[in-house]
Amino acid sequence: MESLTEQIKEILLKSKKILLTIHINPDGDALGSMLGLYDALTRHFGLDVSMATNGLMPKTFLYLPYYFKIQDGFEPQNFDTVVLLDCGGWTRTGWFDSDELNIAWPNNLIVIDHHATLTLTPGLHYLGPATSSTSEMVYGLLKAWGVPVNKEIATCLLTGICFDTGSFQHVNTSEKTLRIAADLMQVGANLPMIAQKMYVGKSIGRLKLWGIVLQRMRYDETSGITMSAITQEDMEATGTTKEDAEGLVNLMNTVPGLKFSLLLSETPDGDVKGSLRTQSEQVDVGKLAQFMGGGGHARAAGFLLPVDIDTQDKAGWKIV
Ligand SMILES: [Mn+2]
Repeated sequence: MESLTEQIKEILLKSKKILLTIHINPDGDALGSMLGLYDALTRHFGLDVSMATNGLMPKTFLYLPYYFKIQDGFEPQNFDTVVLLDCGGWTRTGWFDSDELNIAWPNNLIVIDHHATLTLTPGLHYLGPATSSTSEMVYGLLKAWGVPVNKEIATCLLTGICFDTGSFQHVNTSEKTLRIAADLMQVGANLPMIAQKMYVGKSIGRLKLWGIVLQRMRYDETSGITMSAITQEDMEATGTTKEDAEGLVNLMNTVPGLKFSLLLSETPDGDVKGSLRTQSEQVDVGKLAQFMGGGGHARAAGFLLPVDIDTQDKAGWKIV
């Protein structure tokens, strides 16, 4: 039997026009894995490739090569092959409401993901639940295909790995992850620059938003959970966007002995988005998020609920 990595390569090489796409409101790993793969497919294999994302493109990652080649929409009939990266199915991309499309498109679908989310999306699934990031998986694919990793690819993939491991601090950082990061630095990826872009440069508005949310945080000693909430009003008052809340739930998750953290964010439509994080080996927040109709992996996951947040409640704030 031919290996999965070879099958994927064969499909890509036979494709006339390829679309790469990632989860809605992309993060560093989604962007890094897509842009790194884009470089390899276009420059090394000479393939015809387009990229598309849905939702807000974080400005943090403006330094990534090919950032401006990413489009905010696409014409399905133009593509015979689609690669979904850093998400397990169609609904997470934000392009379609259902994981199973009721149309005969595309001819080939390849899913490359490190999340352990169950999905009904058909296609060839290349999954790595024990891998730090989709970027680390793309590195593995390029090695298997014999594609030389250049400086551009290295910058993209190290960004993704750095983002998903919290700069090599989270439990998903393996020996292999560090070896790969070393390889990427050897061919020119600039780790201090990537870390600087990702973690420094916080605006006054952003710091004030974090102040509001941290002040509002509750800690339940019996259950070992920290919880807080962000409203649209908070973001208006501080002149920030949801991008400025990136990383906040990770900070809430730094209390020693904590089971997990939950940050609820009010969306522009008035719904509530929940972000879950844990550092505990005993807790799988991915399962918790799936129970709430969402998804993710054991350490980081999320969900969306059609409910309201009431911050005027006498006890502090509550979900209504
Ligand atoms: Mn990821």
